[in-house]
Amino acid sequence: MKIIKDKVAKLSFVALLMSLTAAMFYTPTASAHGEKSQAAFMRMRTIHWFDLNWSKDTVAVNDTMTISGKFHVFAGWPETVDKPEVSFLNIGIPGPVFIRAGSWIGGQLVPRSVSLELGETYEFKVLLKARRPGDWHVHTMMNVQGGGPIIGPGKWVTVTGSMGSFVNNITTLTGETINLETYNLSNIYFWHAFWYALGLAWLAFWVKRPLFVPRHIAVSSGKADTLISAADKKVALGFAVATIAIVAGSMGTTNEKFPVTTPLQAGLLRGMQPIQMPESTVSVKVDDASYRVPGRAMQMTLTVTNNGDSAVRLGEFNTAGVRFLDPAVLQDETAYPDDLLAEEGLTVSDNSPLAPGETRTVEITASDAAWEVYRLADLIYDPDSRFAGLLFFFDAEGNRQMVMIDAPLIPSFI
Ligand SMILES: [Cu+2]
Repeated sequence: MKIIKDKVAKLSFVALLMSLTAAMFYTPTASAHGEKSQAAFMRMRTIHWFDLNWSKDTVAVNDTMTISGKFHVFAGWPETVDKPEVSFLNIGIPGPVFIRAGSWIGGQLVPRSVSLELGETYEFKVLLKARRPGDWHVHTMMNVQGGGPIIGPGKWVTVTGSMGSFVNNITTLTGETINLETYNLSNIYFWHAFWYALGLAWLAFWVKRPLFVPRHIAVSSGKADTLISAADKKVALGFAVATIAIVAGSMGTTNEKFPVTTPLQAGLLRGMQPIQMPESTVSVKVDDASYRVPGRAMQMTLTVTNNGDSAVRLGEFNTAGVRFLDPAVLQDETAYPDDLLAEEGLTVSDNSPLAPGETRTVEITASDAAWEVYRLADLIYDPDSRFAGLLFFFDAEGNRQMVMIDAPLIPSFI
């Protein structure tokens, strides 16, 4: 009976161990990378990305694609997030599946951080070269010092081919062409292994001596000196001399082999050129805005005045990269990501052309599952439940005007 009990106990232990090990190695494929967990106010009240274009849906390893568009730096930037004085235009991807071959803001190359002005709109372009095959969610992103990475809309891009064929050739300032992907790789492996081995040898030398308890007894009884022999001191000195000699020697040969080196360039670029958006002749006042939780819809009462000389209609409301369109005014022709596009998500109580000089109060509903799917509705649980977004008005010729809105959002649970 006892034997059986023991066996059962052993088996259960093995089973437990196996499940623990399995749990440790279980890594489900990440289908996203945190864009939905970023606080809604961060996505709605900082950088507004629009007119985005991912040049390709499928790209082969070594081929390039571009992501271009515009972003508006919201003037009512939240107090809790540092201002975008040191910002870096980036791309949100799961690791180095692409390399960034270049990025531009307002036509200027921006390999470094830039200073952005609140309330301005900038044009950008990022050139990517595909490196690792797979389906990747490719986001625009702005890294803001003190604010973290601010993620923009993402689109799935498929990279085909094999990573083994990826090359990243560059020509150095001394005229040599090298492949950064494999450059000096054996040297890197060698030095990592070498220092690791040296460290292990050092540890092994000391580990064979009496360990913790005998050492503790020796130290506490005042006999610490007896623990280290004259031979130990010689070996330790040997290690020290050898380490210094190897560092000095290898540094000497490296300097000889590469006489010209320049440090990695860092620093802040100021004076980015914003684009001049056409002066908006439509003025909008948000009288009231509420979010209806059961209907996954946001309702706004807007008083719109047309001070221009052509009649306009509201075509789009864009917040956190989610685009709500009134299909009667605007259809998307840019292959914008489906999950961020509510093609019929915008309803306006009266969207007949607003004549020049006319003022009208309209009820607007922006409804789509994206409110919940993208966790934008979480905004209503913030201590400062405010939203911000872009409204796009169009005249009969298709001329567009952008109006920024910003107001408190009051939730309704019924
Ligand atoms: Cu993503």
